[in-house]
Formats: sequence, C-alpha cells, structure tokens
Amino acid sequence: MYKFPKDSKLNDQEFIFGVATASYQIEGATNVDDRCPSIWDTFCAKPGAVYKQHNGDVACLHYHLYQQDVNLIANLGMDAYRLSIAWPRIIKPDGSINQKGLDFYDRVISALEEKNLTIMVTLYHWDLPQYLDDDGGWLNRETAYKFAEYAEVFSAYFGDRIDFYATLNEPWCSAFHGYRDGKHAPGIADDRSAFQACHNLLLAHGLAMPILRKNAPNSKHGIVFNFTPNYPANDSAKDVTSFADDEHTHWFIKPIMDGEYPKTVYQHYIDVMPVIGDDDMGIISTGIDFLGVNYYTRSVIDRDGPYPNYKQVNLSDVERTHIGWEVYQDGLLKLLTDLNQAYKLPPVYITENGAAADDHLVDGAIDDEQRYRYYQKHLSSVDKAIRKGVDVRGYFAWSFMDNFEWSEGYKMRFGIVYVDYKTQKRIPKRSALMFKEFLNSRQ
Ligand code: IFM
Repeated sequence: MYKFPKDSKLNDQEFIFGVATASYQIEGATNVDDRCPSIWDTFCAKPGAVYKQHNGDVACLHYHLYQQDVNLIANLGMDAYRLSIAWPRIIKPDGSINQKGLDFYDRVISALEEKNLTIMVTLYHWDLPQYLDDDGGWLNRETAYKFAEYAEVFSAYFGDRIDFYATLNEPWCSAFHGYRDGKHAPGIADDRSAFQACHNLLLAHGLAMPILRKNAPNSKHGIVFNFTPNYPANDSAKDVTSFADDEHTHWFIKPIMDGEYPKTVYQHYIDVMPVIGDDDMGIISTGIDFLGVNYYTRSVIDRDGPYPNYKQVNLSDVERTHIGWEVYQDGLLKLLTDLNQAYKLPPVYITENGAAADDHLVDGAIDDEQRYRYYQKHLSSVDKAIRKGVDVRGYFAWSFMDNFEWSEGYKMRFGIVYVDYKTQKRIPKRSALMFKEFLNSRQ
C-alpha cells in the first residue's frame, strides 16, 4: 500500500483522492442517442493518423457500463471522480439541445451522487463537434462563443450538483498537437494556426467562467493544464530552457493569472501571433477557483543554434514507461514549487498523473509493479510540495481504467483497472489495490 509520513496531509480525509477519465476515451456508443460526430471520429478514420486505425467507437463501453464503473470507483475507496462531457452529445448541429445526451450524464451523475463521490467535470476534453470544425474549429473565434453556449446549457441543467467544473483539459494538446505538429485531431501542422487555436481556446475558457459562476454559484470553477517542466542538458542551455518553459508552460497559465502572454515568446514568434480582441485578455484572466495540474514527465533541453532555438534531448540510462516518458518524480515537485513562486495560485488539484505499462493478465491478476512504484514516488513529491507551501488539495490518478489513448490507440494502457477489450471485463490491477488499501487506512 502507498505510505506517507505520519503527519502528511495526504493521510487526511480532507485531501481528496480520485480517478480520471475522458468521454471519447471510454464511452464508446458513438452512434447512439443522437450524438453527432466529433473531430476524433474523423481523425481516427484517416489512414495512418492513429495506431492500427483504432477509434473510440466501442472503447470501454462506459456509455452502457457506467453503473458498474461507478460502483468499482466507490469500491476502491475513492473520494472523487473526474469525467469529461462529450459536447457532441449535448448540442446538435442546428444548435438545439440533445436531451438524450443530458439524460446520459444525469444517469452517471446520479450514480456518483448515490455513492457520495465528489464530482469534477471537464467540459472540453478534445472531442469538438465535427460540425464546428467544418466552420474552422478552434481557428474560428466563433467556436469560443459556441463553447460558452454549451457551457450555459450544461451548467444550467446540472448546476451545483457538480462540485468542480473545469472548462478545458490541456489546451496545450488541443492547440499544439491539434494544430502545430498535427499528431491529434484535426491534424493541422502550422505555427500560426496553433497560436490562434490556443488563444481561441483560452478565450472560450474566459467566456465560460462567468456563466459557470452564475449557474453553479456553490461549485468551484477552473481549468486543467498539462505541464512538462524543462531541465537544461548543460549550463549553456539554461537560457533556452527558460524560453521553453515560457513557450509551453507560461504561454498557457500566464494569460489566466496575469492577463498577458510571455513577451519572450510573443516577440520570437511575432510573425505568427494570434489576432487578439481588445477585451480578450481581461476575459481570459477573469480568475479561477482552482488550478488543475496534469503531470507525467519532464523534458531535457539543449541549444539548437542561436538563442532561443532548442531541441529536446533523450537521456539514456533513465527509467521510462511503456510510452517512452521518463519517470521523474522530482519534476512534479519542481513544477509545483516554481508555479507557486511565479503566481498567486488558487488551490491546486493534481488532475492527472500516471504511467503507461505493458500490462498482462497472469493467473487472473495484473502485477503493474512499475506503475505502483510510479504512484508512490509522485505522491511523495506531492507531499513534499505541500510541505513547501503549495496548496495542493487533491490528486486524481490517470486513469481509472485502460482506454483509448488517442494516436496510440489501445496499445498504451494507463488504467489502474485493466480492461479486457474482448469481454469488457474490468480487473483492478495491483496499483488499484494499493490505492484501496491506503484509502481505507486513512484516519
Ligand atoms: O490520455 C491522456 C489524457 O487524455 C490527457 N492527458 C494525458 C493522458 C495520457 O497521455
């Protein structure tokens, strides 16, 4: 079982532990109850875009198996569940509301309430309705306003039944994988598009915030970022490492906290900077009640020509997970303490942290040894960050169960619960059982 020093906040009942998932990755049932296609349905159909052309058509069939999944989450002793809402289930192409989509989430949320689980909802975890992409997707400023309308519909319906509303999950991925390197839907590789998409995403967040506050005044509202702290490969790489942090970390959080983009990056990429409306930065920096932090690994950076050009260095002799990411728990501590120094942070929740492993079922069990070591190490970093004054209030493991890992398809397993995709059987892995033991032992 996971262990922390006796006086650790992680041992308190007040610190919430949960598991996280996302709609397209687990729900399946893409053709039922008037769900309309998303950009991921389209992207998966493109030859070569996704490993073995896997897609989310069936995934974990959570759309039908949600009750047993909720039961299992509760049975593991979790306090909370973080799920995302499929926008294509809620708003139809003609702008009307799809009651069947709201009904599905009503069933899930009622099941969670029955188990007294704290509920964190992410409104956008990458499954943009295809009909919006047909009109330009995140390159079209209008999409930000459409997001605000969707946020209005969802939050007016569910209000305070949701404890935490996160507007966006990882806008870095939506903008930089979606529009800069083309690894994610909609598969565009163009710097100008990436920066414009990023700005429109942040605008969408800012426009939604007052709506969420109005419709759910007793809930907490915020945003979730993925941060990968950069480390210099050598002394001469310190300045470009700090530039890399500006480009990948501060480019996203600084507009939210300070209402401006980092000048270093703005000046360097001046030719491809986004169109920014007069009031946009004020809207984006409206204030958040919590910050969601997703952490998996770090990046090591070296110079690559004149400042600020840099490249990522792949260290040998380090431990890596199945997806190739270095196991580096100190990165989480540094990230949290650096952010805490740079900004006046609201309460922080680790909204994702976890490891991909090549799990195999042996005699009915999965001994995911690397994963449970990963959790112990990263939770210990959270403990240290709290001791250094960072106000971390909760931790969500990514993921509750194995699921569709985007361009890696079903090859990468991130779950603490194993999914046998042939039978849809769920089997808690050893990492899940260690959580259960620890959660049950809390005072
Ligand atoms: O599976 C993803 C998730 O959807 C967003 N954060 C990172 C996870 C692992 O890649």
